[in-house]
Amino acid sequence: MSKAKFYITTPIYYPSGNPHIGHCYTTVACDSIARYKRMQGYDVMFLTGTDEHGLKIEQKAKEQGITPKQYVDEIVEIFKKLWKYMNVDYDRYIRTTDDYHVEAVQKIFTALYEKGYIYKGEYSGNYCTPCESFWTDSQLDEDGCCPECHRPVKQAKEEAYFMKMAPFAERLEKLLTETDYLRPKTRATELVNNFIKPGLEDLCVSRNSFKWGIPVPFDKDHVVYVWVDALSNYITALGYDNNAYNDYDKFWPADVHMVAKDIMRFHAITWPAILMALDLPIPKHLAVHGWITFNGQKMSKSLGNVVDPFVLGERYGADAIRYHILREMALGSDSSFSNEIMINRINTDLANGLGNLVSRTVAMVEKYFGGTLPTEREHGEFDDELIAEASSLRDRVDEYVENTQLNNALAEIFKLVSRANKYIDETTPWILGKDESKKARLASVLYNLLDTIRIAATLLSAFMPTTMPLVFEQIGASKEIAVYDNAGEFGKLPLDVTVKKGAAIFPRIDVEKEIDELNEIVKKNAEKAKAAESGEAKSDKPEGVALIGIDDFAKVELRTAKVTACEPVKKSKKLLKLTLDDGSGTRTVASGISQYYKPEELIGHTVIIVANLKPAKLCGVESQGMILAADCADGNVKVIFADDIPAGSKVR
Ligand code: ME8
Repeated sequence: MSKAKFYITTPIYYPSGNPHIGHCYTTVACDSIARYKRMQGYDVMFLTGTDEHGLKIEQKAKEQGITPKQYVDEIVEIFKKLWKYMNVDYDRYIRTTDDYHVEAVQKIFTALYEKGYIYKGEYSGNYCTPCESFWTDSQLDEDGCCPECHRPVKQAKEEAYFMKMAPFAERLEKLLTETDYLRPKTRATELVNNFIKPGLEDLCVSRNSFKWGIPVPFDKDHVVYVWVDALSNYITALGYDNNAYNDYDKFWPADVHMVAKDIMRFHAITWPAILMALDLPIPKHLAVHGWITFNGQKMSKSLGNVVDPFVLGERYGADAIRYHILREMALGSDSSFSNEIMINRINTDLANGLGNLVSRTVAMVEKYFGGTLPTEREHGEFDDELIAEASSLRDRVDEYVENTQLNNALAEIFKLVSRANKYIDETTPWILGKDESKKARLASVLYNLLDTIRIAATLLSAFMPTTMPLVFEQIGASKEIAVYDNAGEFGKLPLDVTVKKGAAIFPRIDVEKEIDELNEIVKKNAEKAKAAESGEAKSDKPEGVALIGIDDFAKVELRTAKVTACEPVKKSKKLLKLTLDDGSGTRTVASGISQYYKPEELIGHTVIIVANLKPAKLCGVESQGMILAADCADGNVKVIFADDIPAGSKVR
C-alpha cells in the first residue's frame, strides 16, 4: 500500500536582505511538522524557497550596481546556509527565477486570460512602492498611508491586466467561515468584513513600470504581478504546467501552508481565488502565526533589532534556538523575543529540565549499577502515574502537531519532563541506593526514568533533531528502539539497558554575562542601522559579500580565446559546448548560455576566459575554464566579446 502523503510549505521569502529570526520561525515550524510527519510514516514534501522578482529587488540591485539576479544569488546562498545551519531538512527549494517556474507562471497567466478571468484595463489609485500594492481609499490606514507598511502612498496610473474577483466572492466567504481552511478561524471575520463584504476589488495582476519580473507572454511590456508569480510556486514546484517535476497529482492539494499574519490576505483570498479560477483544489489548511517582535517592537532592519540567527546559533546551538522560538509562539498571536526570555527559557527547560533529567538518571545508573541495569524489578508508588503520562504523551502531541500548535506540543512534552524530575524527588533513588535490599526497586525507578526520557526524546527529535540523537546514545536507546512507533508504549528499552555518560546536552548559560554581550551586539547593530540610514554606510557591500585583495585577483588567469566551434550539450537545456583557440592550443568550455545565444552567434568571436579554473565535468562535457558574460539588468545575459584582441592575450 502506498504511504499517505503530506505536503507543507513555508512562504517563499524575499531575498532582499539577510534572513532573521522571524524567517526562522516559519521554516523551523514547518521543518518540525515535516519531520514529525515523516516519523509517523507519511510521504512528505516540504517546500521552501525564495521570491526573487519585483520592484524592490530591482531597486536594491541597482543601488549596488549589480544585476537583480546577482543580487538575489548572493542572498539566496545565505538563506540556504541558514537552513543548513538550523538543520532544516526541506525536500525542495524553489527560486522564482528558476526556468521551469517562469514557464509555468506564463502558462497559468495565459490560462486565466483565455478563461476570461483576466482582462486589460487601466489602474489609477494609491500605490505603495515598497509593498508593490495598489490600495483603495477605504483600505488606507487612518493617516492615509499603506495599510500594510504604513508608509505614504502615491497616486499612480498604469495600463494593467486585472483579474476578476467577484465570481469567487461567495465561495471565498464560505471557505473562510464554513471550512477548516483558515487557522485560527477567528481571523475569518476581519477578512470577510474588510475585503469580501465591501465587494471584492478586481486584482491588478501585471505591472509595466519595471522589468524585473516574469514577462506576460502575450504582452511583453508587462510583467506578471509578483504575488501571482509567488503564490504559483506552491504548484509549479510540484511540476504543475512544467516538466521539471512530476509530483502535482501526488501532493496537491497542500496539507498546510504556513505564513505570518502580514501575508494572510494573499493566502486567504488571492491564492484560493486563483486556484478556483484554474479549477484546482484548495489546500486543506492555512496556518497563520503572529510576528516575533523584539522587546515589543516589530523586527526591522532600520530599528537595528533584527536578531541574527547565526549569532544565536553559534552561542547556544541551533536546537536551543529552534526550541525557544517554537515554544514561545502561540498560533495567532505575536511572540515577544528578548535575549533574557530566551536565555532563561534555555536554562529552565533545556539545561535544568531535560538536560538535568538525562544526566542525573544516567549518572545514577552508572553509580549504582555500573552502567547496566539488572533485570529484577519492583513496582512502587508513583510508577503508574508516570507510566500513564508517558505512554499517553504521543496521542496528545499528535493532536497538537495536527492542529499546528507546536508550542502546546512542546509544553506537553516538557510537562512529562517535569513530571519525571518530580518522580526522582518522590522516589528518592539516592536513599534506595544505600540499601542493598532495595536494588530491584531502584532498578525500576531508573528504568522508568530512562524509558520516559526515550518517549519524550523520540517525540522531541522532530523539533530538536541535532541533540536528541545524543540523548538516545546516553540512555542506551538504539535507532530501532527510538522510533515514533514505539513512542506510544512504555517499556520498549531492554530491561538490562546500558547507558553511556556523555557531555551535558544543554550546558547552563551564565545569564548576566550573556545578556551583557548580546545587548552589546544589539546596540552595535542599532548604531550600524542608524549610520546606514544617514548615508554613512552607503558604500557597504551587501552582507555576506567579502572584499578581496589584489593578491586574490592575481590568482585568476584571464585570457582571450577565439570560438572555433560551438554546439548544444545534448543532456542539458542550458549548456553550450564551445571549442576555443586560446593562443597555445585548443580547449573545451561548457557555458550555461544556450537560452541567450545560438551556437552560430558565437563562432568566430573572441571571448574572455578564466584560464586557470579547475576542470569540471558538466553534463558529460569536461569544461576547461569558463567564459565571462554579463548578467544585464533586464535579465538578459551577454557574453563579453573582445574581437579585436588576438587570441591568447592576457587580460588584467
Ligand atoms: O512576504 N515574525 O516574503 P518575506 C515571524 N515573498 N515571522 C516572520 C517575521 C517575524 N518578525 N518576519 C518574517 C513575503 N516572517 C513573500 C511571500 S509567499 C507566496 C510570498 C516570516 O520575506 C513569515 O512567515 O517578507 C512571513 O509570512 C514571511 O516571513 C514573509 O517573508
